[in-house]
Amino acid sequence: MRISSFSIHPVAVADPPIRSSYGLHAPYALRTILVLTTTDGITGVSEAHGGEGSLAALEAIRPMVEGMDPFQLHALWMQWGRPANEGDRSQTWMVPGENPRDARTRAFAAVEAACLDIIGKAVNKPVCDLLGGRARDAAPFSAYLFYKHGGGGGTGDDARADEYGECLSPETMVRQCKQMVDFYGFKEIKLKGGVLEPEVEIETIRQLRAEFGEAYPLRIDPNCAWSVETSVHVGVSLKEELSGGGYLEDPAAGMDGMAEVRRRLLAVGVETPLASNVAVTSLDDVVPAWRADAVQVVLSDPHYWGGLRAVQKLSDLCEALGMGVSMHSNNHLGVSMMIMAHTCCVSEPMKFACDTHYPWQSEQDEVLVGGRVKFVDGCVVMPDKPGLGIELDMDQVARLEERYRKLPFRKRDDAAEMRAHVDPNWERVLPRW
Ligand code: GKR
Ligand code: MG
Repeated sequence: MRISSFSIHPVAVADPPIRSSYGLHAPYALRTILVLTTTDGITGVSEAHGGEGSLAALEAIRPMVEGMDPFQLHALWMQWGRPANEGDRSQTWMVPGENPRDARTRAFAAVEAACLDIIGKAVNKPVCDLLGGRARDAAPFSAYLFYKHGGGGGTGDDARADEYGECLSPETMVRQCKQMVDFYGFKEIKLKGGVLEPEVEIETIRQLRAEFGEAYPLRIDPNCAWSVETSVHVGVSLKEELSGGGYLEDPAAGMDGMAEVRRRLLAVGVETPLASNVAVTSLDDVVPAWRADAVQVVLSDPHYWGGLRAVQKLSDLCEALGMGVSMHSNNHLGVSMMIMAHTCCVSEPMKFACDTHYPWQSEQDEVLVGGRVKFVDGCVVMPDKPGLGIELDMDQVARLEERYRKLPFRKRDDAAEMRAHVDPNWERVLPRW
């Protein structure tokens, strides 16, 4: 069996005006759908970050994948080469999916998922059962809350209903969370912070705790918007609320900043773990982060960490070092949802509910036959179908591709969106508080 066709579909997906310390989300998020077909007529699908950077990396790997045996993933990795280990691989300044230093890893990850989908279909087994079998039958996800402006994403005739309304206060955030928890059944909660004054974000977490109680672990992630002092202040203020399975994610920039926050928190008896998907983005970062005690929970991602098997490796490494492991998310469609769910189910040490932006996308944008992936009690249940357990609706892919072609932008630029829609003078300043 050989791969006989490699087809890339850049797509645009409606996205509400949600905020983070990077700025504001555009009305459309960019993603890429990859379809590989074999000489036996088996199709494997995958999803990657979007825009021109991802497309260029996929075009570059294409000659190595065409004609390849989909079982020979190690050979592809060795031929494609490890990414360069120099330069800033962090996500301090660049959002995930826009740092060119991991573009090769992301392209490999996309191909790996499609090959596993093919192999699963060839041997009639779900992907999770190819990778050691299920450590759990269902992948738990968390309610991923965002401060947001009014609007549901998309533009003009293509605008979406604003399901969650404007959320720029603790009270409206509690309402957003109730809606999400009621609908999806999530059992853990993540607040994207770094948007409003730290005191307002502290109050938001307090109100979430008051509403949902200790049974719902809480995390807050300001994407490095805070100084070491502010991070320590928030950590101390939220000592109780972030305990019991919660964490403080990327409060301050850089490995040194995180290590200093940790030292100062421990010195005043606050043991809340620090998590990261900004300072720690590749296997090379894990041991240094552990040595410095800068990070206690690493956020994996089957896309930029290099695939499902790379996340298994990361999970095992974290377990050996006594670190926790969780999962990061960007905007994504159902293909990625299933890649993430299979990854979680084959990574035994992943004890935290994974992040997902999925609630922020709508039925109208799903590319799967049968519509959106369903959640049961906040979890995605492993399908018994072969491969990833999904089928692409190619008419829908074509519609989303057509929409991509008409968009005036080819990369994610949250700062530009912020200047265009919220504050013409906005710049990303770290630390902001
Ligand atoms: O979508 O704005 C966003 C998030 O801030 C995303 O880009 C982050 O990478 O969700 C991510 C995170 O956990 O840092
Ligand atoms: Mg994060």
